[in-house]
Amino acid sequence: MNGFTFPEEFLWGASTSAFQVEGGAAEGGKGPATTDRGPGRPGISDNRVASDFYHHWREDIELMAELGIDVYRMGFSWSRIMPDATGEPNPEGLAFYDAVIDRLLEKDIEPLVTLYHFECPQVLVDAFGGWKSRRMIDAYLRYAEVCFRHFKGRVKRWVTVNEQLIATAAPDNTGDDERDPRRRQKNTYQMSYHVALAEHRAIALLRSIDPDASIGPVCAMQVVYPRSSSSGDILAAMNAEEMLQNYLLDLSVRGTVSPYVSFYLKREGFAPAVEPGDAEVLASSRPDFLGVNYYFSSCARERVEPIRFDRFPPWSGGDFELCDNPCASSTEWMANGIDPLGLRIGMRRLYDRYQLPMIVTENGMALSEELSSDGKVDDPYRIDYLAQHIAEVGELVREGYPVLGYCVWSLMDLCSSHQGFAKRYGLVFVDRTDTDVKECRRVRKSSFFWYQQVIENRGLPDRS
Ligand code: BGP
Repeated sequence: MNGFTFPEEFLWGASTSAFQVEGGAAEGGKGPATTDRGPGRPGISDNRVASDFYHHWREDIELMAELGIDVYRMGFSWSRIMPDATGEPNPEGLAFYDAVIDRLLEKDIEPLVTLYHFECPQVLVDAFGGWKSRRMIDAYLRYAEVCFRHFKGRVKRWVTVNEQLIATAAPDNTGDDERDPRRRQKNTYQMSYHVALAEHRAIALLRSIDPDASIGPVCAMQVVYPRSSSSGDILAAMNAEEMLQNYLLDLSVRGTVSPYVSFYLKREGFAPAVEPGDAEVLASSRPDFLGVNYYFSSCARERVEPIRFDRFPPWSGGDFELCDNPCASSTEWMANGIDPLGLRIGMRRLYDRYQLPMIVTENGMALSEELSSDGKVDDPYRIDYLAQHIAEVGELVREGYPVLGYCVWSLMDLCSSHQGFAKRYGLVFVDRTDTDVKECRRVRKSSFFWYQQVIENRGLPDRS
């Protein structure tokens, strides 16, 4: 696919999320959030400073402009905009995002804003349990309303929720302290149900406030292959895709779930509590697009042992068993194996099921990296990974699938969910370690200059 020229309107972008880059945890009137992690929480990264975007945003936007991106997929921090439970916005929080958004627009970069990226205001968890309670739906809508009104005309594309699968299953994100594995699992399904209700109401709200803007969810795209051609393994792979992806997207897009999902949830005692009128809310709106996050594919085989709900991640239990894929090549941080063609397979399946335009909101390669003795970072492995995946996006476009754009994860090194700065994805190196934040100096990696060329040429260099 080298040599293919992407259409003029194709959006080239780069991604981050608020809690992973911003820092400034105790500044600007921000309230506490579940994702605020100080030292001393084993296995979880300290993100109080993160990439210090809070203080480096001017320089970072200069870098984005130099890179030539059309779109910056970013997040708002709910707890920076609404620090307490009063539902009143924090003027300093809004002013921070005003400055960022206005500067992006001056530079001709479109902000694609995620409202909810794993970060749950701690006050709402303390007050009523966060997403476990229906009260969270109103709190989310109030936050969404503040954002839609305040940024009307400036933010033209919104994301409701990033990766519901992880947003509602990881206790680090939800703040759920339930220890009993079955009850925790039940909570997870109840939370996703509430998230889906909140998403549909937010879509309807945006239509009434700013009909010119568009909105959609971002999924953690699942491409699950059967371990063998046995029918048991094939059914297991189907079940895995149903439970890890389609269940959530069906709620977000169609407002219903498949008969199999409904059966499974009842069988296991996980069916969420439903109230009169919910079905109407779920059926009342449809997103404008789907955001697709993709890093690697997975593999499943027929389950032989009974399901265990005490394993992490909680959703890995079901009528399937996740296993290694002998055909995929793995690296230290990409344990499931790198599979560029999986991106095309998964997006074709998504289109067949939902018929919505799609945008790749996250795709990238993690490594442990350091500055070389001459102060550079040469990352040919990342260039290779990105080139192979962009080639598959090009194939989808050639085949006629509506792919709006592609965003690299991540613009700059940021605080990985569990591995902090030991695991880096950025096109720009951030000079800090997990134990020494230094000055977070920015250094362009070779992938930065490579991606700049891809954007300029609207495609991959022709290597033939
Ligand atoms: C996605 C999240 C991102 C980011 C990415 C990489 O699931 O949307 O926020 O964290 O995965 O994952 P990790 O940080 O665990 O390496």
